[in-house]
Amino acid sequence: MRFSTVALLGGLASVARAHFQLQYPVPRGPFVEDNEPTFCDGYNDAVNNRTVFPLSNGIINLNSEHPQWTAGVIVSTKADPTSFGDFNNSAGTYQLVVQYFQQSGEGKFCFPIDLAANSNVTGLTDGANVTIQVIFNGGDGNLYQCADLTLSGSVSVPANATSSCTNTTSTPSTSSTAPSTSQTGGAAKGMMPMSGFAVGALGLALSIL
Ligand SMILES: *[C@@H]1O[C@H](CO)[C@@H](O)[C@H](O)[C@H]1NC(C)=O
Ligand SMILES: *[C@@H]1O[C@H](CO)[C@@H](O)[C@H](O)[C@H]1NC(C)=O
Ligand SMILES: *[C@@H]1O[C@H](CO)[C@@H](O)[C@H](O)[C@H]1NC(C)=O
Ligand SMILES: *[C@@H]1O[C@H](CO)[C@@H](O)[C@H](O)[C@H]1NC(C)=O
Ligand SMILES: *[C@@H]1O[C@H](CO)[C@@H](O)[C@H](O)[C@H]1NC(C)=O
Ligand SMILES: *[C@@H]1O[C@H](CO)[C@@H](O)[C@H](O)[C@H]1NC(C)=O
Ligand SMILES: [Cu+2]
Repeated sequence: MRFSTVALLGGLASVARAHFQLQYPVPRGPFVEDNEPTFCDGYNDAVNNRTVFPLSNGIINLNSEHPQWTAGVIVSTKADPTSFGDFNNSAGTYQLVVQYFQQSGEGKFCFPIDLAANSNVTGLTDGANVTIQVIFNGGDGNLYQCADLTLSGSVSVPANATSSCTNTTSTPSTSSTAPSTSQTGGAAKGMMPMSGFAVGALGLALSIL
């Protein structure tokens, strides 16, 4: 009994350590697992070597280390967004450019992002410097990675950025309820719907104890 409890808790710990890594566009800096529950994976300032990214018909490629997850994408048009509030509109809500969607499976997944289609976000134009922040939840709290971009109407996604990914099955453009994410990026707050999975597993472990 004691052994199986330890084994189960060990399994939970490894689930808690698994996260996600943005593949394309390139994030602000190398993935830092412990910082991913915080704003932009702990990279608080925009970088100068921005990815020149398609204004229309872009793709995001991420590697999921969780079997069940939810993701969405917000955008900031500030030159150097340094806080979650910098991704908000004047009404004080996130500028959501890829609606939250659910997906099963680990590995590399691609989904579309059409920034030009968001007529409700001003400043998404050819030549603009913007930052996208991917919000991901695989059951252990909200995780964040950012990429600094220069938008272009004349580039397309490079073939090697999507050569090894699976398309997501759900359509990101469908409307869904946004989670209430923590302004300070605390891991425990603002869990997305998938978090029930982890809560259930934790409840099971505690009941065995
Ligand atoms: C965009 O960012 C680059 C690199 O940080 C900078 O050199 C350029 O002047 C910026 N362009 C605009 C339009 O702000
Ligand atoms: C920018 O440079 C940093 C440091 O060399 C690197 O880690 C990052 O991948 C580069 N970003 C892009 C978009 O090339
Ligand atoms: C930004 O938007 C988020 C989510 O929509 C909200 O929780 C937060 O309070 C907003 N922050 C500011 C500074 O407006
Ligand atoms: C902006 O418009 C897009 C596309 O119609 C929509 O998906 C998104 O939810 C809207 N964002 C806000 C903040 O209303
Ligand atoms: C894709 O090709 C570009 C050059 O065209 C290169 O900078 C980049 O590192 C490549 N990405 C991968 C994932 O191989
Ligand atoms: C994945 O989706 C893109 C459009 O977003 C499409 O062009 C491509 O054919 C799809 N690939 C597969 C294998 O379905
Ligand atoms: Cu994780």
